[in-house]
Amino acid sequence: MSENKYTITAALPYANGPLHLGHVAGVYLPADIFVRYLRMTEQDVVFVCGSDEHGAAITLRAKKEGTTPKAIVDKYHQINSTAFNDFDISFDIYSRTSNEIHHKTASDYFKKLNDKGSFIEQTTEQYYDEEFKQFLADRYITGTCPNCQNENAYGDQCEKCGSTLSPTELINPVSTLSGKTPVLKQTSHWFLPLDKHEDWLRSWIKDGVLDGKQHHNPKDWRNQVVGQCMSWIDGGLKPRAMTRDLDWGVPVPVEGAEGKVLYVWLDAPIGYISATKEWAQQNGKNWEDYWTGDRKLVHFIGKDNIVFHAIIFPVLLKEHGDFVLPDNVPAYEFLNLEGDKFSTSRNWAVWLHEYIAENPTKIDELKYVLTAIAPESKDSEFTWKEFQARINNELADILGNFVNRAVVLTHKYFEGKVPALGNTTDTDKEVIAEMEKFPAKIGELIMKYKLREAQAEAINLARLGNKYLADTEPWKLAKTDMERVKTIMNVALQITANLSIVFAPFLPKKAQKIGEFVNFDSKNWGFAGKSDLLPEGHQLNKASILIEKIDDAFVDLQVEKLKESSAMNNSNFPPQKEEVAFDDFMKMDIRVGEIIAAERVPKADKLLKLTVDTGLDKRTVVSGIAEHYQPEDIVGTKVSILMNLAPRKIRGVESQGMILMAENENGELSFISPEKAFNAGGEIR
Ligand code: B3M
Ligand code: ZN
Repeated sequence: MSENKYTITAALPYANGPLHLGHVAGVYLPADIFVRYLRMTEQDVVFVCGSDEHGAAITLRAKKEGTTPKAIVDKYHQINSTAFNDFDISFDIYSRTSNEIHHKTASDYFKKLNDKGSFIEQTTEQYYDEEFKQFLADRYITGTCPNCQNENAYGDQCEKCGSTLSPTELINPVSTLSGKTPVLKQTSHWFLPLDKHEDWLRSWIKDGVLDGKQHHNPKDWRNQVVGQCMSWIDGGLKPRAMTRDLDWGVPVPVEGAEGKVLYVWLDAPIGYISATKEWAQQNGKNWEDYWTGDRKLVHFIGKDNIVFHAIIFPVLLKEHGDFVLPDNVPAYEFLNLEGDKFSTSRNWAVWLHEYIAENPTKIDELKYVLTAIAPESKDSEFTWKEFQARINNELADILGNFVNRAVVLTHKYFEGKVPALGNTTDTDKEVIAEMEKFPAKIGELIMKYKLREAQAEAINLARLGNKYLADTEPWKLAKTDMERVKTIMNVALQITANLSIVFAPFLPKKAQKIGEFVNFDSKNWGFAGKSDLLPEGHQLNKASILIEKIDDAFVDLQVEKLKESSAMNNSNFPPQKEEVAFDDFMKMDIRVGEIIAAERVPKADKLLKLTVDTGLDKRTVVSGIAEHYQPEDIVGTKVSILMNLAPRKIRGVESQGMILMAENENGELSFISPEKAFNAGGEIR
């Protein structure tokens, strides 16, 4: 096979939350399978990814968790890079866009394009939140999509119909910060005039022709990708702002642009280049080799990222001038879960890191199922019932069963040594010929990004083996015709060795295990079908269980867990706060207090003025509980009081401490009282 050169990217996940199975099935696993296949066929390949650590997705999450953007990205970069590693996704590098090398790369890139005149600087009116004193772009603003009437469209994109938007196109815009209708205010930004690029984009995407040359075969691109792009181009592209008024991101490297950063969708794809640079530095390579010349650049993404990878980033690459444009942008549709969309906010998800922690020995089992149901051409669905059925009926009953029989029978009849092939019948010859075709067939499907079908073919090879043993029944012949049994077991073992090859991209751990059973290292064999992988007399190892079956209790437990955690989350309790040191907690002096007097604070609907006996003194505390308790009802109640909170004046009354309250999912408040009749003054810790 002639050597091709590939740079493979997988969308940089936002470091604003953990990864769920939808992400894995529709980006990272297919990219990994593709790359593993390329590596096996000795293509020159680099596989890059990393955390996307800028943009409103991060800053809004930080606000929600009551912490800094930096704390958010550090936390989720750690969780996600560990999960990828544990799940055996074989990135050459998993970088992050907060790295200095990325800031410099993105900044230089912008500067180069700006110097060339690729952008137009323009002052326009943008939405502004007067309460938070902030311009509102992207996820900071929501409203109704003008194209599909989805009421929850973001300022840059409608996730329902996929269209790209500007905040000013939204109907009924609302600030996600204050919940209020924003006002318009002038600000200046750098715009990428996408409209000027329509002509070449059209011929590049539709016909695969770039600069008068055939660049790629347009038939290799998925229909949805070409279709979406063409409908945007035909609808007329508009100039798009490439900068934002924000304080988190890569600063705009132009004088007078203080307080502005690069748009995350400009900076994040450049992250692929920065990650390549970082990897090249660490491995003594020249990064430019991976972005220039006859390199094939392939972006694995989810369908909501199509416009950014097939239109905006290609325009940026072409404007830069030195770099290759994507050879393909295999985009995946969405995976649903047990009849509903994956949802982080409703906690309707199977989180990758949690699955791994609970099922450390079932990594490839999950890979198998996710590839079998991958949303390649339309949305698909993950259910635990199907997870069980696929593993039990396909992996265990077909693959596991066949491999086990081939190895166990060889031990039984031939002391674990590969018997001679001897004379073959027509049936044997047919089976051998069919077996030899599998790797090429599977390889072709992989190269067409049809991984579901490719994996199904790998299972079909095991099916062929099973049928062969069932038809020839060597366990019966063993009593009468040992020569025949030798031939049959030889063929069965060659199929087994081929299985360890064809499953290697999909199920690396299981493939290796199969290889170990027959004492065969598939690494040296490329991906070619051969009928003499195991020579006569070759000593096998003992087989152990390849695939454990999944019982009903496991399925029930998973479904229950999903429902429970989402129900818990639906009660609107705030997320857990940042960790604190024990010493910090111990600084708080919390005690049992007794309310000895209570009255309303004039002209304040929510406030009561309490007199509390703390066991040490009697003090005044102003508490926001007037909507929950009547003053006359609470005298004599034991409560929890934070004693050493700095005194504050509230409505002219000095409050010396704070009464701690529990809040339920409906926002009702309750005192926290000792369950036994304790005296005031007792410490709470
Ligand atoms: N972080 C969006 C997403 O996770 C974004 C991808 C960036 S790829 C350069 O859907
Ligand atoms: Zn829409």
